Amino acid sequence: MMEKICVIGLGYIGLPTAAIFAKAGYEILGVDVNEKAINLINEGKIHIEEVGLPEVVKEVVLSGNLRASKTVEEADVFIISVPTPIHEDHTANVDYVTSATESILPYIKKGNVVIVESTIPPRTIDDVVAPLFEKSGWNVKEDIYLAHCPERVLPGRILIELVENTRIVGGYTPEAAHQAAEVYRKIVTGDVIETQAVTAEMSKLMENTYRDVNISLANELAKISAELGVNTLDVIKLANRHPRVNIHTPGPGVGGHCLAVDPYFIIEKAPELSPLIATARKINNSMPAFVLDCVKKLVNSGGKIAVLGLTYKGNIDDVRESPAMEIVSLLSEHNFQVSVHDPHVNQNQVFFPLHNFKDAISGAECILVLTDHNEFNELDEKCIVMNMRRPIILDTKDCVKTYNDSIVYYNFNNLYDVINNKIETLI
Ligand code: SAJ
Repeated sequence: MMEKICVIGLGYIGLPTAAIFAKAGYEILGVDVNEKAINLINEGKIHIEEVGLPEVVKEVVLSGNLRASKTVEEADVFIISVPTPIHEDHTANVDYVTSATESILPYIKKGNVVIVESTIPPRTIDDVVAPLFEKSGWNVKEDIYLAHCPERVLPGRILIELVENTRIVGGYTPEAAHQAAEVYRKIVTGDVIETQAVTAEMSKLMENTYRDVNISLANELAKISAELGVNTLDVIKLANRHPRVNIHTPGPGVGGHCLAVDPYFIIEKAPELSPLIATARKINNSMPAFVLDCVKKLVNSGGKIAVLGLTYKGNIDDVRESPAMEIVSLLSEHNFQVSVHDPHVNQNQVFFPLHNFKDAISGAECILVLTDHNEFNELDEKCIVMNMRRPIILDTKDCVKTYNDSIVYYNFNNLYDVINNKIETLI
């Protein structure tokens, strides 16, 4: 018998998940509140960008295996894949998870598998989702197989990683973990590991927290090294020659919706017990101000700064939560003239004008590299020397590989003179 799966939330994770199950032959109903997205999907088109996804969606809509709708229907499996944004006070907003769960309640039958894929604070399955079922009369331990299976994919590789990555499936009961794991085993070639719900919740959050804390250590090292005249990047390279050391890379801050957000989901649940995680967040959040301080020591207020790169990491087009956006605002607030160039960003994504490389750097006293796009590995040196007011590069991502002697180049290896006010600024 063909199994029917209802996927709630057709975003960056939900839609590819729905498409992969549909391609494997399952009957998939995708549900979303966005009517425009639903209409597009039903025409075999998509509303998001992801490598390979348009082709798969077209194929499975044509074959009839994927349909999109605003309303839930009865199914064998429900997968909830809605966002968990963060409130102003840094606590998780699980309202979408709650309302998605409520939307499936009228269609639930005994023996259904219900999987939450959204990233959630620890204990959310036990303390928030399960009680919703109990309230409407279900005995969750007996009647339903409830589980948390966090996604862990990288944009641009979602279709590959959804299939190949190891999946952690945390059940409300061991049997729920098993039933939910069996669902993924139909499409996943990587390992599918069964555990408890709270363990799955915490392991997802700790993966990103591990990186955030390690990046904060690299950022703290960068600040200390600038003060003491130590070459940060050399230290990291050498320390990492130790077989059990992996110091991460310093930068202008940590962006994106995962590393800069997930640690707060842990802090929220145990604020007294998470000083290390909280301090790491503070250190990473302090990097835009550190970059501003460096710029202030290189260029007088009123001078022009050419910012290269706005996205939160290299070779993507995502500017949300990007430290570069914050740095652009800080520079403007401190009366610098800022001109921005980013070949991956469209003008309609930002509220300030974007420029081509030459216009951005013309008359500038400093090029400030904030993202490691491949395009920035080799900059047009002639253009820099001829058009900048003073040819200085401050490269916070260590990505500019070529520069000649007439360009002054700073990265985290040589900030001592900058930090210690040894650079003469132009009047
Ligand atoms: N960054 C540094 N130094 C480093 C590494 C990264 O400053 O050494 C910065 C980046 O520039 C960027 C931020 O950290 O601003 C985050 O970048 P990332 O590539 O580390 O992470 P994300 O947010 O794009 O994706 C992460 C991934 N998680 C892990 O690698 C543990 C991905 O697998 C997850 O699916 C995703 O979070 C998620 O959804 O949780």
